[in-house]
Amino acid sequence: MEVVLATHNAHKVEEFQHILGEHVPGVTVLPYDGPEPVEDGTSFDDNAFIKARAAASHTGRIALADDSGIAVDVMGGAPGIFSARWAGPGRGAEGNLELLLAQLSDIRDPHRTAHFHCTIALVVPDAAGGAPYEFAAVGTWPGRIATERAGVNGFGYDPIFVPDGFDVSAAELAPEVKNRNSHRARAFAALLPELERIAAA
Ligand code: ITT
Repeated sequence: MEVVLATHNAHKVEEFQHILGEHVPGVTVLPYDGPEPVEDGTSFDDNAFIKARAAASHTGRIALADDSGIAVDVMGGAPGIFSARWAGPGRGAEGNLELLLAQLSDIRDPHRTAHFHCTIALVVPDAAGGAPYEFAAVGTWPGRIATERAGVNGFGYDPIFVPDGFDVSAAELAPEVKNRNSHRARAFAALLPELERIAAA
């Protein structure tokens, strides 16, 4: 079975391939290089479906898309869906980390709690031209924001996120450990039965 993955984030592609390869033998993940839709939804689910629907309708193939981010409790869930561009366009992951650490500089534990969120949207086009089949899988990964960055693995906010049950940042975890525990892995666990059902149909 071939699925198109609607993302321009190379780190997500790597994590998808790693997690999918372990659980769904015979699935090939194809990159999507068609037109990029405007991500103007108001939730992770909205944005994941905007990306997956665009890839499914452009390619006619089964499409997956991930919309993810970090939510800090004391900030009312921000940066949330704005995680990728929290510090503004062009500031990149480094700028985002710096801004978040600065915004939390007066906040002490136990008030630095946060979680990663991941919604994976699955869109299966209907061969007869009817409405596509759609499914959303969600995973969260609770933890806290460290006071300084540590580690070089992973991407995005990993260097400042210490997952519950660990005393190191997500960027200090081996990729296999992150990919067994993360919000993305947890969303995958919810998606897996659907993928297996579709692959067997
Ligand atoms: P696509 O929309 O092309 O998939 P994107 O990176 O813009 O790529 P999102 O809009 O879903 O994707 O934003 C996700 C951001 O949330 C990402 O850029 C990171 O800053 C953060 N993020 C998501 N998952 C993460 C993870 O596993 N580790 C660290 N940061 C993560």
